[in-house]
Amino acid sequence: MSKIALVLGAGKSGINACRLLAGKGYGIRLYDGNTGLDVKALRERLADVKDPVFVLGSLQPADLEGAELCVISPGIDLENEAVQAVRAAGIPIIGELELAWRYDRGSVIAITGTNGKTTTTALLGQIMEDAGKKTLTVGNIGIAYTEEVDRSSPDSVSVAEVSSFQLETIDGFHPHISAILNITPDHLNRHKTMENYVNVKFDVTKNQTAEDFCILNYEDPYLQGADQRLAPKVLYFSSKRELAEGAWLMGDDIMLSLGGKEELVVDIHELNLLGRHNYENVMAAVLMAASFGIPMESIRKTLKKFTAVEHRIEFSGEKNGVRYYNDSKGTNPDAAIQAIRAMVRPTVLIAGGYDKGGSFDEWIAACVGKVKHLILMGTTAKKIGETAARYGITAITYVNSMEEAVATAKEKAQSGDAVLLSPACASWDMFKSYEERGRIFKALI
Ligand code: UMA
Repeated sequence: MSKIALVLGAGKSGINACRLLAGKGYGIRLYDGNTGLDVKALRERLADVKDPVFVLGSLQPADLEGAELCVISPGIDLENEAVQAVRAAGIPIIGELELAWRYDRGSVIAITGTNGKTTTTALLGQIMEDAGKKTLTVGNIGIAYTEEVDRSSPDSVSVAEVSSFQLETIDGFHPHISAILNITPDHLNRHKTMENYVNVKFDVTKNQTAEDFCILNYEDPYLQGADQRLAPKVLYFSSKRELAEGAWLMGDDIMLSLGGKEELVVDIHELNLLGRHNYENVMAAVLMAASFGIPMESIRKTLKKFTAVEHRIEFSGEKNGVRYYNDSKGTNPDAAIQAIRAMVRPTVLIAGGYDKGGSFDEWIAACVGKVKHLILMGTTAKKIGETAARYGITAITYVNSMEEAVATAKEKAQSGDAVLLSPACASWDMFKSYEERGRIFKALI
């Protein structure tokens, strides 16, 4: 009888974990809480897996019997009933990230932080590829690590975007280089306290040693000073001050000092990325690439050609003098603050979505004077509307769909204005993902 793995969650992570595990000789049981899932479609997605067993709805004791390992998808809360049952049965639980890492034969770089992860991961992945490295760009960016890891080899490098959800269930996960870009409140409905959230972000370094590197933002109060207590060699970046070692922004120049050698990396006008937060992402990517030994000439070439990722303050077209921007990836207030700050025109803002808990005050304060009309949808619409009213923003329209939102935006915006979709909330109440939300927005434009 083959060993059995129980996989929780039948999304991208779960499906690819099943396929990886089956390839390693495991029999597969796949659980998902959604009883509405189409088993035939699941079976097709697991066509190369021998006799998978599907469990939808709730886990029964018989489903746990004989399972040696449980792999959990990041979207599943550890307090979930199924997870509790697995735990009570004494079956070891690891996350999909941990599973993939166990089979990675190459070098691993892990990027976390509240915002900027996707841009930094995409940029670093591109730097690695352009430098001729065999590169796996994976993780929260949208490509399950378990889908790609079988391509790894001793000379490959995996550039992984890792979320707090994924870090909750690591054990041995050990990146050679890690980065924490920034930490601001997010996902507090799941992590409960800011302290828990900060700690789980720091877990990216927990297996690192003095042979490894950790890249941190010097200007982040949670990260400054962490070099004193972390095992890996810490390199900082700063958008506000010159550093003895690390990367910093001085006027329009991104500077680097490593091993006593100071050099100009790039003038920000040579980049296609806008805004201070993006210069921070660039500095983090440069530090990671340089620590990995990529020559500066090669890094510089990629920096000059790299363009913004989809859904992140993405210019999506101009109609009747109105410029449209898709920032569907603005899934929390801090990301949405960056987007609103990047707007240079009077802005019609489309916002609202799934409620993760947390306050909208700081974001709404950043909207004052910039947002001429606010269009709200989703679970958080009312809460945002109330916050906005407290800050004197009263031009608000409540809508029930993206179609209505875009039609209203078109009506409210005049030539010279911008329309920005930057919800400050996750998409899960109305859409499958922020990608779907952003694509629907763009299609409507
Ligand atoms: N499910 C349950 N019970 C639950 C919750 C979910 O059974 O309590 C099931 C759902 O019915 C569904 C499946 O689990 O069938 C979905 O699993 P999942 O939510 O883990 O989603 P995946 O498709 O596996 O995508 C995950 C990440 N999603 C989340 O962390 C929520 C993706 O990040 C990631 O790109 C992908 O793995 C590949 O690594 C998305 C995300 O929103 C982009 N991340 C959050 C963020 O960036 O803020 C953390």
